[in-house]
Amino acid sequence: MKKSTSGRTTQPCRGAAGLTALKVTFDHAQRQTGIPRALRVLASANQKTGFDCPGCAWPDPETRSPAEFCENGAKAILDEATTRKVGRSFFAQHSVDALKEKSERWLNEQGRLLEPMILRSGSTHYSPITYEEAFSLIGEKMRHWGPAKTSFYTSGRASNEAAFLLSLMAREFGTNNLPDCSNLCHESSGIALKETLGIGKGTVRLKDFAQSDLIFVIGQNPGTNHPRMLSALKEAKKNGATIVSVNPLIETGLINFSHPQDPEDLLNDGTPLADHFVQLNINGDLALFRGINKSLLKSDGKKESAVDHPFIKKHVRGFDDFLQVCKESSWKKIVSESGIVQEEIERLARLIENSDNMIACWAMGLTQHQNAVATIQEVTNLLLLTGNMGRPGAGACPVRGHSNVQGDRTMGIALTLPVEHARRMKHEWQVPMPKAPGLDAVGTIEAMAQGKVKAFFALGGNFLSASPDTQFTGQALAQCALTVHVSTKLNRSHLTAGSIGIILPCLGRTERDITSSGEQKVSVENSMGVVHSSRGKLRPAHPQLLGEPSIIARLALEICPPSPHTPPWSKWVHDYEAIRDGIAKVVPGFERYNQRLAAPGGFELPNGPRERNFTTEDGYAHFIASEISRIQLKEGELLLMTVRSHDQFNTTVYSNDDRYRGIYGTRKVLLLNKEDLQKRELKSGDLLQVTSHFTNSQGESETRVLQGLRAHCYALPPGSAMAYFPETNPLVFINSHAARSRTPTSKSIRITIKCVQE
Ligand SMILES: Nc1nc2c(c(=O)[nH]1)N[C@H]1C(S)=C(S)[C@@H](COP(=O)(O)OP(=O)(O)OC[C@H]3O[C@@H](n4cnc5c(=O)[nH]c(N)nc54)[C@H](O)[C@@H]3O)O[C@H]1N2
Ligand SMILES: Nc1nc2c(c(=O)[nH]1)N[C@H]1C(S)=C(S)[C@@H](COP(=O)(O)OP(=O)(O)OC[C@H]3O[C@@H](n4cnc5c(=O)[nH]c(N)nc54)[C@H](O)[C@@H]3O)O[C@H]1N2
Ligand SMILES: [Mo]
Repeated sequence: MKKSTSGRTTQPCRGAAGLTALKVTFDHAQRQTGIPRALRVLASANQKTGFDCPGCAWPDPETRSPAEFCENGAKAILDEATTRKVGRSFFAQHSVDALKEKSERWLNEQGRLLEPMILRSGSTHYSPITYEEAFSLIGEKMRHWGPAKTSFYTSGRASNEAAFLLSLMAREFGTNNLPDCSNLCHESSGIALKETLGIGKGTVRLKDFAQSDLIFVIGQNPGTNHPRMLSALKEAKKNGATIVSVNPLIETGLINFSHPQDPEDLLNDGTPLADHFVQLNINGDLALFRGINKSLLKSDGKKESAVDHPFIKKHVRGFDDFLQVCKESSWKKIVSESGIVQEEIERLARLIENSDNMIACWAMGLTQHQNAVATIQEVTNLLLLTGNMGRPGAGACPVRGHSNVQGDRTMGIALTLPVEHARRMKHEWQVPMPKAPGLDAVGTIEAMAQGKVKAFFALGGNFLSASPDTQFTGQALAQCALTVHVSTKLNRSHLTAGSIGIILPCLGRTERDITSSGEQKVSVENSMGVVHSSRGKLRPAHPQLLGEPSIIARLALEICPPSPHTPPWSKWVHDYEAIRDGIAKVVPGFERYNQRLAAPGGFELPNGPRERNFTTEDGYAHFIASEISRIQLKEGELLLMTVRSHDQFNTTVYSNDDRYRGIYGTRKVLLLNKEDLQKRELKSGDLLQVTSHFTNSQGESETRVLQGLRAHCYALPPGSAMAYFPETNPLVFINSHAARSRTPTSKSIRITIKCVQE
């Protein structure tokens, strides 16, 4: 074990989960809730009559284990179920300026928010306000600034009911300004897939994993971010599947997995997972997958060929153009941009030729680059070329982040509503659908900075810390007249308020939501399009806390002018079943919502491409091929990706350890490979100044600077660097985002580094 000036490091782990996962869960339980409460709450996590884990969006198996959660799900649950509380005395004691000095981790650790608080212009401290007063003040300010100057952000934990109400309220108020965390996350996947397949979602079902014989895990770290996916990979492996990890890092979770509830695994040192680790350059995926496709096309017509002409002929358009683009893509470029030699790329193509059913999974390693949409389309091209679409054991699997981020989109948290959804909404309640295009997350920040958005409302999340260019975003938020956050826990966004800042605390997933109509449930959609109910079990952190749907319905009563056709907001404040009746009328696929939700495990939404029914305008899937591109580095620059540690959920940091990568007690590290350190005469532990470089919309160079990271030697491809989000968000320039999806390029940051003398 090596000790640097701050924190300590070991070799990365060679296996995920196991008994250590149980111990870590136990430690968290002791710290957050005590063991009896932890057992009570964890027992109903992901059960058919219980609540949906507020962690990731990975689906639940048909047959549930009595402990249907993972180490990191347990952290998310216990973090919410904590018995620590942040009441009015806390805010009286700590000024906002004093709180700004604290770390994100410290803020979260203080506990659950209990009552609405307000920070008035000129005040140094938040003070209590009632929900009634808060709604009336928010209503007054929003009406004053009007819909065009108001923006409503959603983080992906919001239930279908809350999201539906927010979308309807925004539209009735008169705006499409509905940015969401998806703008920062899988937006690139949604755009890429909508064009190629006709639906912005994946096509794979959980059971497909057991039937697949080749699984690519691309730009995703499931051991940390979707640990229950390791069980699906393990099952696939047991059935003989080959697993390929495409990632600049060798992530521990894909080396070996020991299921903590499987005695056989524990005795046998687990199950090895990935058979191949393709350690490509950061942002080299478009080149890599172009190379694979080129190689597959080279065998076209031969016996071993995997090119599925009957499928292509019947279902896909654009083959000739695609063939041409592949021909024109030179191996030289493919190899130099991907960082993978031709023989290895050809080997991957042969693996595909030898497989019957292939699944491609991906996450942020693909979505957060300038060429993200083109890259995801190249992966889809591969699936279409080989007919790995719309049949068992095969397909596209973008693995979603937040537990209900996909459901929120389905419910209408989008800048434009699908035509039929909009038509029904208008028909049902005479909503005068706003014409002006909505602002996304980056657009909202820019509009705030220009004084064009004055009122900001966030349904969950931590907009300041999750967004790019932290300092710029902070200044933008501070220019608002009103910022409102519906939150369960304290975070940095609360500390950078507009002239008036309001915190509206709410119930979490783990808690019972009892209104004047009795106990309510909510519903969510997982990453594979299964919609199911979620009912909390714990007594609320405070008796007066409101559920998110009630909060939105009450706000709607303030900002939406009453009319004979107005939606039944007053009823919806306390009756969520009635909200679902509204959803059933308006959202395609949700007919008889309440009845179908009653089925144990819920129901599956329609998904055309699953049945080879491509829901594009012309009814065909499309090959869409772009020129190979990769972010270009100047002399001396490195390419930085910002990722999650094993002990955080987005901006919520549980501890400063990253067990799998062998980093303990610090998050302020910059991981570099040995040669890159040597070239710069640096060694692990050196204190660095990191400068990021961008070109702005006028073509001028811009930089951002971050102090305080320490160098750490790690096995990365040459020319790359890795650091943790959100600490590094100040380095992501606001105008650096993916073409078309506008997702910030959090995994493609050009940096230079300099050693700082201590
Ligand atoms: N415990 C826990 N669970 C979570 C979250 C969490 O913070 N904590 N967050 C949730 C959310 S919102 C999301 S979106 C998901 C995120 O899940 P992931 O996408 O797994 O999250 P990241 O940590 O961003 O990891 C991205 C992976 O991509 C790799 N990568 C980076 N750049 C490239 C590249 O150019 N090419 C390739 N091929 N790989 C690359 C990195 O090495 C890393 O392994 O997880 C969800 N689940
Ligand atoms: N540099 C960099 N930046 C990134 C990323 C990256 O990989 N690199 N990833 C991006 C991604 S994928 C995402 S999804 C975004 C995440 O962006 P967000 O979703 O905005 O951020 P979170 O950290 O998940 O939000 C945490 C806060 O949500 C609140 N919260 C938790 N549970 C609930 C609940 O049930 N209800 C309500 N109302 N509030 C709740 C708590 O107050 C908590 O502090 O960050 C993005 N930012
Ligand atoms: Mo995400």
